[in-house]
Amino acid sequence: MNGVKKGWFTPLISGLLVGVLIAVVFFVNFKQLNSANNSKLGANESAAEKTYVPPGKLDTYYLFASGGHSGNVFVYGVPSMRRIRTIPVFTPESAAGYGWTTESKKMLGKFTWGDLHHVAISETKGEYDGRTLFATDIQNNRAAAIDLKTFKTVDILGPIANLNGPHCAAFVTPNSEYIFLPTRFSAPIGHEYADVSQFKEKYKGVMGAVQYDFNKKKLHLAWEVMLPPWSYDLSDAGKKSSDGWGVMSTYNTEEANTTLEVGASQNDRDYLVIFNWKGIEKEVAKGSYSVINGAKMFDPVKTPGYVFLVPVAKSPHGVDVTPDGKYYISSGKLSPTATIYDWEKTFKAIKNKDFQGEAKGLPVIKYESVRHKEVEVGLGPLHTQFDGRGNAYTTLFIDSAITKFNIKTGKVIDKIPVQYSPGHAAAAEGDSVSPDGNYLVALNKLSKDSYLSVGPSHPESLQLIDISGEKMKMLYSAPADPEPHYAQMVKADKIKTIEVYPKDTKRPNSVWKEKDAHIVRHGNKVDVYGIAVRSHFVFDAKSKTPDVVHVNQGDKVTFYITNIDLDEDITHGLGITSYNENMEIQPGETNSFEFTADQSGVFPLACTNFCSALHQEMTGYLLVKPK
Ligand SMILES: [Cu+2]
Repeated sequence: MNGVKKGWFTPLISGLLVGVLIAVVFFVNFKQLNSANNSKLGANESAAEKTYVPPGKLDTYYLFASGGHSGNVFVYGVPSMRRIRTIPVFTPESAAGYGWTTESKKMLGKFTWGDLHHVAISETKGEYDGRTLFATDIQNNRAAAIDLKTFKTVDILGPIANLNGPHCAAFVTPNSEYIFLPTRFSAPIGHEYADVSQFKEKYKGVMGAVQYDFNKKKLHLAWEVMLPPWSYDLSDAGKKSSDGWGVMSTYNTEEANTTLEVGASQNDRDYLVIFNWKGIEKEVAKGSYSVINGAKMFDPVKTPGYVFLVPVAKSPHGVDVTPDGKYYISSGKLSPTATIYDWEKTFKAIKNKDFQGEAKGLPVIKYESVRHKEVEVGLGPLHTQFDGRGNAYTTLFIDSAITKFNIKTGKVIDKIPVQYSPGHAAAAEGDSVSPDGNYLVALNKLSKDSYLSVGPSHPESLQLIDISGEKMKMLYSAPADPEPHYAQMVKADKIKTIEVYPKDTKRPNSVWKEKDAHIVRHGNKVDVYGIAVRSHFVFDAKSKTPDVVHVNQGDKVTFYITNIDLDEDITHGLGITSYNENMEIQPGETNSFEFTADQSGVFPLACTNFCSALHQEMTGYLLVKPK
C-alpha cells in the first residue's frame, strides 16, 4: 500500500510543481510582454517611489515633447510624467482660442495643421537657458518660437522660401545664434517645374539658417545653403571645441526619385554633412551668395572650404554631438553599429585634405581618418543621448530597446527593452554641455497592449528610465497623443514664467477700468473695447446694458477684450454662439477677434474659461439687426 501511495503521491507532487513552474514561467512572460515598466521583477515599489510626486509638490523637470502631426507641443512634468499643458503652435486649439484670435490667425496664415517634429530650447554657453522653445513644421516649411515666460507661441516664420520639409530642425547653436533647418525633401529651387526624370540635375536639397531676435520676439531667415539632391535628416551643432561647426545626416545619396523604400537603400554608405557655419556666416557677410526667392543662398561648391562629407552606414537618422563637443555619433538605420567620430580628427583631415574623392563637388573625408570607435549597439539605431558621465544611450527602433555604451571605449554597458519602437529619446538636459544623468525618456512609436484599448489604433508612449546607476531601470510608462517625435527635458527652476501679464496702460486697444469700456462705430465698422472681470463683461460702460453689443447685419466687428483680473490663474474667455468665435484672455492680457456679422438675430456670448462661482452668469448678447 505504501508503495502504491508513494507511487501515486510522487507524480502528483511533481505535477503540482511543474504546474506551479509553468504558471510562474507564463506569469513572468506575461508580465514582461505586457509591462515593460519593470525590467526586473520586484522593482515596482522603488519605481513608484521614484516617480510619485505627492499633491502640493512639483516635478523637477519640464519635458517639452513635439506633438508631430497634431502640430502642437505637449508639456509633461518629470518624474511624474503628468501632462500639464498643450501649447498650440501650428494647429488651432479651441481651449486657448488659438486660431481664432487676430494675432494667432495671422501667425497661422492659410494653414490649419502642421507636422511639428523637433523642439529645441534656447541655449546660452551650451546650456538650456529656459527663455524660448523653438519648433519646426516639416509639412509647411515653418519655424516657430514659443516664449517660455507665458508658454505661448509668439512668432511663426514661413513658409520659408526654398525649404521642403525641415525635418531635423530645430537644433540651436550654443548661444542660440542660429536654428538650423535642413530639409528632408529635394525639389527644384524656386518651385520651378521639372519632372522627376530631371532629379539629378534640377532637384536640390537646402539647409536654412534661421535667427531669433529675443527682444522683438521675431524669427527671420538669415541665409540658406544649397546642397545635393539628397534627403537631410537630423543635425546637431558642435559644442565647446567644435563650436562653430554643425553636422547633419543625409540619406538617398543614390538620388532615387521614386520608390525610395528600395531606391534609397542601394549604397553601402551614405554621408554626414559637416559644415562650418561661422565660416559660411562670414562668406555671406562678404557677399558670397545669390538671392533666390528673397533668400541669400550660399553654394558650397562655388565657395569651397566650408562643407564636407563623411561616410556613414547606410540610411542614417540621428547624429549627435557629445556634451564635451569632442565626438559626434551616428549610425545607419539598417546597420547594427553606431560610429563614434572624432571632431579633432575631422578638423585635421580637412586641414590635410585627407579626402577619398568627392560627391556632387563636395569633398568626402576618409572614414578611417575620422572614426573613433564602432559600437555594436543593436538593430535599428536611431538617436543618441548622453548622461554627462561619458556614456551614450542609443534608441534601437527594430530591437525596441535602448543601448548604453561608453563613448571613450565604445564598450556596451547595458541594454533595456522599451514598448515599442523608440524613435528618439530625451535625457535630462541631454542636448546641453552638461546633461544631468538621472532620467531618460524613450519616445516610442508603438505601445501595443500597454494601456486600455481605445480601438484599432493604440496610443504612443513615453517611458521614463532611471539612468543614474550602472544599469538602466524602467520607472514609468505614460500614453501619449501622436506623435511624440522629439523632446527636450529642462530643469524646472530654469523656467521663469510670469504670474500675470503686466498692466500696460499703453498697450494698444487695452482698457483697464470698467468705466472706460466703449464701442467705436465708423460706418459699418464696429470696434468694441471691453473688459472681462470676475464675473461679467463690460463692452459699453455708458450703456444701460453694458454687456450687450448692438450691430447691424453686415458690420465688420472687432472685440478687443482686456482681462483686468490681475490674479494668477484667473483666466477668462469669450465665445459667441453660432459665430465660431472664441478667445482666451489670460490675467492682464488683451486679445481680439474680428468677424463680419453676416447672420442677423440674437447671439448669446459667454465666458469660455471657468473663472469663478458665477462663471455661468458671465454672459451677454450680440444683437445683429437685420438689413
Ligand atoms: Cu470668466
